[in-house]
Amino acid sequence: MRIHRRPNGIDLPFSSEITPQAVFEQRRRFIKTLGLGAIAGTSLWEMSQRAAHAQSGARLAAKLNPGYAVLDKQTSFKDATSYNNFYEFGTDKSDPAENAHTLKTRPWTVAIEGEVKKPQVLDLDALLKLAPLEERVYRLRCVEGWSMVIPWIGYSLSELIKKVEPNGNAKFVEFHSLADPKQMPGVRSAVLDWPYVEGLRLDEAMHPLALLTLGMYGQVLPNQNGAPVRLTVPWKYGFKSAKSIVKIRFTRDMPRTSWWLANPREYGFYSNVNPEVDHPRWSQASERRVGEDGFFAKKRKTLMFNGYAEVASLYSGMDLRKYY
Ligand SMILES: Nc1nc2c(c(=O)[nH]1)N[C@H]1C(S)=C(S)[C@@H](COP(=O)(O)O)O[C@H]1N2
Ligand SMILES: [Mo]
Repeated sequence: MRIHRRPNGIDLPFSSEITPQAVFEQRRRFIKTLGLGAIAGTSLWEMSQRAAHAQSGARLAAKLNPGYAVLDKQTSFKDATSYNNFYEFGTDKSDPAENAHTLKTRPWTVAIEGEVKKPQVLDLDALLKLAPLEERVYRLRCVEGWSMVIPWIGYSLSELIKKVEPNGNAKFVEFHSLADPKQMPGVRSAVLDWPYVEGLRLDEAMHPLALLTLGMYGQVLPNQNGAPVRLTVPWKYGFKSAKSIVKIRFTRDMPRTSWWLANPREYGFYSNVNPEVDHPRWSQASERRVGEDGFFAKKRKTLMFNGYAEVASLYSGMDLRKYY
């Protein structure tokens, strides 16, 4: 392991080579080492913010499900947590990592409403206990042309759907993210119609690949990745995977999703990853894997359904150019 020699004499390994657990423990040691000496230069508020951060790195145990694990090299924890889209915290890739510490993830509830026989409000502990947590290594492909490979933790969204029993009218599922301007500075600007709303057809939502996600890299979700609960729909462009979900609503009609409202020609409801259907302003045939962005790094070919060919039967008979 290579070691950074820091000017203060504290050695830190290169972040791309260490596990999030190591990061977490190292951070605790670091805060301890600083001890009282830090108070002169650091406000108590800053110190308590750091402590809160350390807590947000709490471990989350889950068994790897090898049936849902791609073999691609995993994106480093550092890259996956410092290059994000989460417009509630700003539109730059670095904004979520900088700003999302103000998100309060406990207590947290998810309201389940609409066309279901058993509407209910689930808190975080109920969600954590609803089904056994699994680790699944998924590719996530952003519509902007980059992708990551992340060891997520959660269980199939279908587990939750079965529990609330959709009625005969339920054809779609809507996901609402939190939109609190006190915790989320980006919500004060009108880049999108808040709250962030995403949606799936009910049969898509029932597909076992659709993951209700509560953690990644062996720990609870970092705030910038959508804590405390998000969706990961790996065969669709990343924006379909709503973060920090507070409401799940079952509907008769196709949801009016935030990106579709912003630009229906560019961001269709389906948004399945498809190298043959270009975005109106750029090709979708290839992608850059985050972390492989050196001068010699080759772009990768984007795969149909992001490589998750098993979902194809959901769309049989559909013209995927029309239903983009
Ligand atoms: N609420 C909310 N969810 C969101 C977004 C957002 O801006 N707000 N961005 C989406 C986009 S464009 C992508 S690519 C993924 C990024 O997830 P990651 O930061 O965990 O890689 O989150 C999606 N979920
Ligand atoms: Mo994205």
